[in-house]
Amino acid sequence: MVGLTTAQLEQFDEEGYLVVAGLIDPAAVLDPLLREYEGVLDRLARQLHAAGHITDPFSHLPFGERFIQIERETNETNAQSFDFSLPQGGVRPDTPMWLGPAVFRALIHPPLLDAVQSVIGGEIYSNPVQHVRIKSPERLGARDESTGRPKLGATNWHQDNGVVLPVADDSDILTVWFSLTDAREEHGCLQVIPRSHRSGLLVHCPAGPGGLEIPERVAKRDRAVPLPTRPGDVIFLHKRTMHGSLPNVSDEIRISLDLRYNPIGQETGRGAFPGFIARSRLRPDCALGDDATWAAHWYAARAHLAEIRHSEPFNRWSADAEGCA
Ligand SMILES: O=C(O)CCC(=O)C(=O)O
Ligand SMILES: [Fe+2]
Repeated sequence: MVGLTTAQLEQFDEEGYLVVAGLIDPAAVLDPLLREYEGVLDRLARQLHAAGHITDPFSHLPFGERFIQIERETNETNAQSFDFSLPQGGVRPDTPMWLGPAVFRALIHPPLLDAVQSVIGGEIYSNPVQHVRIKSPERLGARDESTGRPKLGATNWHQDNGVVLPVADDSDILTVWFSLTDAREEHGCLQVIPRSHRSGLLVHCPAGPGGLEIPERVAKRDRAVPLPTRPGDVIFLHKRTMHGSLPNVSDEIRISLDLRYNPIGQETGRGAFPGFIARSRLRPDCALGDDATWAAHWYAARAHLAEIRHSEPFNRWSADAEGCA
């Protein structure tokens, strides 16, 4: 086990975030992921074309350009078809998800878990609050018809603690973010407010469709630090570090994965979704090594949530909260 150095751990504790360059081997972890997403996009394109929703399946285009063309023609981000999680409400028995082997391998990639172990210890649970985010260039991507705003633009300022249920307030949830493409400022990279993790849980207000935001009067953003990444680099965030992402003003898509881990036995904050034991130093045999079982847990959760018509939001904030008026 390599893990983080003392200096890296100190920086994480002091600043509330850490960037580790080249932690992931792109050829071993990221290329297989991209191949899987190419397959997802190809199937989606064929379905949409057969249904008359797009004029061409755009099979000749490379992934990024094909994704953008399809987003433009459908005016949909098509995010759910790629995601390895479920929406917060309105789950149907056939809500699309992609739970391929390369996604699972990324979740249990040993160098990643070694770094996670340095922060939260050797009993590691993969928290189900996780996403792939394929963010198209703003000038080309889908827009909300009523507001004219990009459907997947900049991510509002928030703390990840603010987007889970209060039962997880004492859980040591560590956020792990990495890009599969270059994520420079112009692509809409992540940005953080250093040391903001010391301020406790801040008020979040409803903002945009299904979104939340820490309002400017609650916390200033003038010390924001953008965190550009290249494929292989990994960003670690404390659960109370204020962060968001910039708009994608480039001509290229930005693909990123955000994962979370907490010590085994702690609340995940989204109990309706399945997590799994990613590593246990005490009971190594308990770690899940099989992507089919992982996927089956998600399909079972989807069937259950569709059956009970789950619609309870996974957050605690309302527009009448103090500070939101
Ligand atoms: O990738 C983004 O735009 C935002 C990601 C985020 O908020 C997170 O990973 O917690
Ligand atoms: Fe976040």
